[in-house]
Amino acid sequence: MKILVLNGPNLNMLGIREPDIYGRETYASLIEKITEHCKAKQLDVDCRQSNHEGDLVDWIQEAYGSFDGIVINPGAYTHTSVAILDALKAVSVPTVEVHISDVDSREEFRRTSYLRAACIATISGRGTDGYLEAVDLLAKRSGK
Ligand code: CA2
Repeated sequence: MKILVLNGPNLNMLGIREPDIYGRETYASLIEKITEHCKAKQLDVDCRQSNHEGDLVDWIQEAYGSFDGIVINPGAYTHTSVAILDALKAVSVPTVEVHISDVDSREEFRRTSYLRAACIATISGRGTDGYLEAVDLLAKRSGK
Protein backbone atom coordinates (compact mmCIF):
# COMPACT_ATOMS: atom_id res chain seq x y z
CA MET A 1 0.00 0.00 0.00
CA LYS A 2 1.31 3.46 -0.94
CA ILE A 3 0.45 6.46 1.20
CA LEU A 4 1.04 10.12 0.34
CA VAL A 5 1.44 12.44 3.34
CA LEU A 6 0.95 16.11 2.53
CA ASN A 7 1.62 19.08 4.79
CA GLY A 8 0.61 22.61 3.90
CA PRO A 9 1.88 26.08 4.72
CA ASN A 10 4.07 26.77 7.73
CA LEU A 11 4.15 23.17 8.93
CA ASN A 12 7.88 23.20 8.11
CA MET A 13 8.10 25.60 11.10
CA LEU A 14 7.02 22.92 13.58
CA GLY A 15 9.02 22.94 16.79
CA ILE A 16 10.44 26.38 16.00
CA ARG A 17 7.57 28.60 17.20
CA GLU A 18 4.23 28.26 19.02
CA PRO A 19 5.21 25.07 20.90
CA ASP A 20 2.22 25.57 23.24
CA ILE A 21 -0.12 24.96 20.27
CA TYR A 22 1.85 22.66 17.97
CA GLY A 23 4.35 20.99 20.34
CA ARG A 24 8.14 20.84 20.30
CA GLU A 25 8.62 18.21 17.63
CA THR A 26 10.31 19.51 14.48
CA TYR A 27 9.05 18.86 10.95
CA ALA A 28 12.10 16.64 10.33
CA SER A 29 11.38 14.50 13.37
CA LEU A 30 7.70 14.28 12.43
CA ILE A 31 8.68 12.89 9.02
CA GLU A 32 11.08 10.44 10.66
CA LYS A 33 8.30 9.29 13.00
CA ILE A 34 5.85 8.75 10.12
CA THR A 35 8.51 6.98 8.03
CA GLU A 36 9.44 4.59 10.88
CA HIS A 37 5.78 3.87 11.61
CA CYS A 38 5.09 3.02 7.98
CA LYS A 39 8.23 0.91 7.68
CA ALA A 40 7.15 -1.18 10.69
CA LYS A 41 3.80 -1.76 8.99
CA GLN A 42 5.36 -2.44 5.57
CA LEU A 43 3.63 0.54 4.03
CA ASP A 44 5.27 2.72 1.37
CA VAL A 45 5.13 6.38 2.27
CA ASP A 46 6.03 9.62 0.52
CA CYS A 47 5.97 12.79 2.66
CA ARG A 48 5.84 16.27 1.09
CA GLN A 49 5.38 19.81 2.37
CA SER A 50 4.67 23.05 0.54
CA ASN A 51 3.68 26.60 1.38
CA HIS A 52 1.91 26.85 -2.00
CA GLU A 53 -1.68 25.78 -2.68
CA GLY A 54 -0.94 24.81 -6.30
CA ASP A 55 1.77 22.36 -5.23
CA LEU A 56 -0.73 20.60 -2.97
CA VAL A 57 -3.27 20.48 -5.82
CA ASP A 58 -0.61 19.07 -8.21
CA TRP A 59 0.43 16.41 -5.70
CA ILE A 60 -3.18 15.37 -5.05
CA GLN A 61 -3.68 14.98 -8.82
CA GLU A 62 -0.46 12.95 -9.01
CA ALA A 63 -1.92 10.57 -6.40
CA TYR A 64 -4.58 9.46 -8.89
CA GLY A 65 -3.66 5.90 -9.90
CA SER A 66 -0.35 5.96 -8.01
CA PHE A 67 -1.25 6.16 -4.30
CA ASP A 68 -3.80 4.17 -2.30
CA GLY A 69 -4.37 6.79 0.36
CA ILE A 70 -3.64 10.39 1.29
CA VAL A 71 -3.02 11.90 4.73
CA ILE A 72 -3.29 15.67 4.54
CA ASN A 73 -2.76 18.52 6.95
CA PRO A 74 -3.50 21.47 4.66
CA GLY A 75 -2.61 24.02 7.37
CA ALA A 76 -4.46 27.30 6.90
CA TYR A 77 -5.72 26.18 3.44
CA THR A 78 -8.10 23.95 5.40
CA HIS A 79 -10.23 26.99 6.04
CA THR A 80 -10.06 28.58 2.58
CA SER A 81 -9.30 26.17 -0.23
CA VAL A 82 -12.00 25.12 -2.66
CA ALA A 83 -9.14 24.10 -5.02
CA ILE A 84 -7.93 21.42 -2.60
CA LEU A 85 -11.49 20.21 -2.04
CA ASP A 86 -12.03 19.95 -5.82
CA ALA A 87 -8.71 18.10 -6.33
CA LEU A 88 -9.58 15.55 -3.63
CA LYS A 89 -13.04 15.05 -5.14
CA ALA A 90 -11.52 14.67 -8.62
CA VAL A 91 -9.04 11.93 -7.70
CA SER A 92 -11.26 10.16 -5.21
CA VAL A 93 -8.30 8.60 -3.36
CA PRO A 94 -9.27 7.76 0.28
CA THR A 95 -8.07 10.74 2.31
CA VAL A 96 -7.75 11.49 6.02
CA GLU A 97 -7.58 15.11 7.19
CA VAL A 98 -5.23 15.69 10.13
CA HIS A 99 -4.79 18.67 12.46
CA ILE A 100 -2.18 18.73 15.19
CA SER A 101 -4.20 21.16 17.30
CA ASP A 102 -7.85 20.82 18.24
CA VAL A 103 -9.25 23.14 15.58
CA ASP A 104 -12.74 23.05 17.09
CA SER A 105 -11.58 24.57 20.37
CA ARG A 106 -9.68 27.48 18.78
CA GLU A 107 -10.86 30.54 16.83
CA GLU A 108 -14.25 30.30 15.14
CA PHE A 109 -12.74 30.44 11.61
CA ARG A 110 -10.77 27.23 12.27
CA ARG A 111 -14.01 25.27 12.71
CA THR A 112 -14.69 25.40 8.99
CA SER A 113 -12.93 22.86 6.81
CA TYR A 114 -13.54 23.08 3.07
CA LEU A 115 -12.03 19.68 2.37
CA ARG A 116 -13.67 17.67 5.15
CA ALA A 117 -16.49 16.77 2.76
CA ALA A 118 -14.00 14.86 0.57
CA CYS A 119 -12.32 12.97 3.45
CA ILE A 120 -13.16 9.63 5.01
CA ALA A 121 -12.19 10.98 8.47
CA THR A 122 -10.78 13.96 10.34
CA ILE A 123 -8.29 13.57 13.19
CA SER A 124 -7.81 16.72 15.22
CA GLY A 125 -6.12 17.60 18.50
CA ARG A 126 -4.08 14.41 18.82
CA GLY A 127 -0.73 16.16 18.28
CA THR A 128 1.60 14.59 15.73
CA ASP A 129 0.33 11.11 16.69
CA GLY A 130 -2.70 12.06 14.61
CA TYR A 131 -0.67 11.39 11.45
CA LEU A 132 0.06 7.82 12.62
CA GLU A 133 -3.59 7.29 13.47
CA ALA A 134 -4.50 8.48 9.98
CA VAL A 135 -2.04 6.04 8.40
CA ASP A 136 -3.47 3.20 10.52
CA LEU A 137 -7.00 4.12 9.52
CA LEU A 138 -6.12 4.00 5.80
CA ALA A 139 -4.23 0.71 6.23
CA LYS A 140 -7.09 -0.90 8.16
CA ARG A 141 -9.59 0.26 5.56
CA SER A 142 -7.57 -1.33 2.76
CA GLY A 143 -7.24 -4.61 4.73
CA LYS A 144 -3.50 -4.28 5.55
O1 CA2 B 1 -3.60 22.15 13.88
C1 CA2 B 1 -3.17 22.06 12.73
O2 CA2 B 1 -2.49 21.12 12.35
C2 CA2 B 1 -3.45 23.19 11.73
O3 CA2 B 1 -3.74 22.59 10.48
C3 CA2 B 1 -2.18 24.00 11.64
C4 CA2 B 1 -2.30 25.25 10.78
C5 CA2 B 1 -3.54 26.05 11.17
O4 CA2 B 1 -3.71 27.13 10.27
C6 CA2 B 1 -4.78 25.21 11.18
O5 CA2 B 1 -5.87 26.01 11.60
C7 CA2 B 1 -4.63 24.05 12.12
C8 CA2 B 1 -1.08 26.15 10.93
C9 CA2 B 1 0.22 25.47 10.74
C10 CA2 B 1 1.29 26.40 11.19
O6 CA2 B 1 2.25 25.66 11.87
C11 CA2 B 1 3.14 26.34 12.64
C12 CA2 B 1 4.04 25.59 13.33
C13 CA2 B 1 4.95 26.18 14.13
C14 CA2 B 1 5.01 27.55 14.25
C15 CA2 B 1 4.11 28.33 13.55
C16 CA2 B 1 3.17 27.72 12.73
